[in-house]
Amino acid sequence: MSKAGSKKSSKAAKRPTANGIPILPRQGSLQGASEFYDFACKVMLIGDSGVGKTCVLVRFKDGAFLSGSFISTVGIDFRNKVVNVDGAKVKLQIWDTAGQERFRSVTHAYYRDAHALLLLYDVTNKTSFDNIRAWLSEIHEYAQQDVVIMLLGNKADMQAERVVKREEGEKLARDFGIAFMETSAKTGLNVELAFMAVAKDLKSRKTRKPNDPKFSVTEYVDQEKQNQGCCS
Ligand SMILES: Nc1nc2c(ncn2[C@@H]2O[C@H](COP(=O)(O)OP(=O)(O)O)[C@@H](O)[C@H]2O)c(=O)[nH]1
Ligand SMILES: [Mg+2]
Repeated sequence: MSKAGSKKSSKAAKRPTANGIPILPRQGSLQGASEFYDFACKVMLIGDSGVGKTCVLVRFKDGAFLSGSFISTVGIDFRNKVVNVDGAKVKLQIWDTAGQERFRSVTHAYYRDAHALLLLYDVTNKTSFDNIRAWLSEIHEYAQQDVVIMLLGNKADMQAERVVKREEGEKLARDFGIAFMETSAKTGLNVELAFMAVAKDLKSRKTRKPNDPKFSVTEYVDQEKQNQGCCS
């Protein structure tokens, strides 16, 4: 789906900068975007089929909830969204792995240049939770060392059907040292927070001075969840 890289255009000289640092697109596919942005990063949604990846993406991008037959399940596709992080524009290129969910079938090349991975399970589907460990070993094998991984327990609105406790998700995330939250594409719970945490991490990596404290996605997410006064 990426626009065919129409070689270098004469506009290339006008590259954006932030704090004097030139911003270079990480990938050819990020070039040629019409929006202005300071930083760009690639975020991938992964997890078993049916956990709500497409819905989470649509909720974040369009603020809507899709149900039933409106959801296309064909191919791998992405959507761009530019968000504002402390005055900087961060472009998130969010990839949906539709139709590639079976274990080890997501093309490994997609992992390699991902800045962040949102790993979803469905709180009403125990198998999707049990498969998280397999997804994590896959990720550790193929993704970049410093990739941001966030575990999302989606469909938190379905309390009556819930079979995975929030504490179980928290424990798994703690065991693997990754950030965790429960989300709902239906109500919008924590969807924005998940993507904003990723955007903040990227911005911090690009602008951090050597003596500045390192941004911690896990701490940021925990803090924000506390500020909301609730978390699931
Ligand atoms: N109640 C509820 N249903 C959801 C939520 N997210 C997704 N769904 C439903 O779950 C099904 C699968 O969602 P989809 O986004 O296609 O999953 P994907 O295969 O991971 O992309 C659809 O029927 C959605 O409407 C959610 O947060 N709450
Ligand atoms: Mg999908």
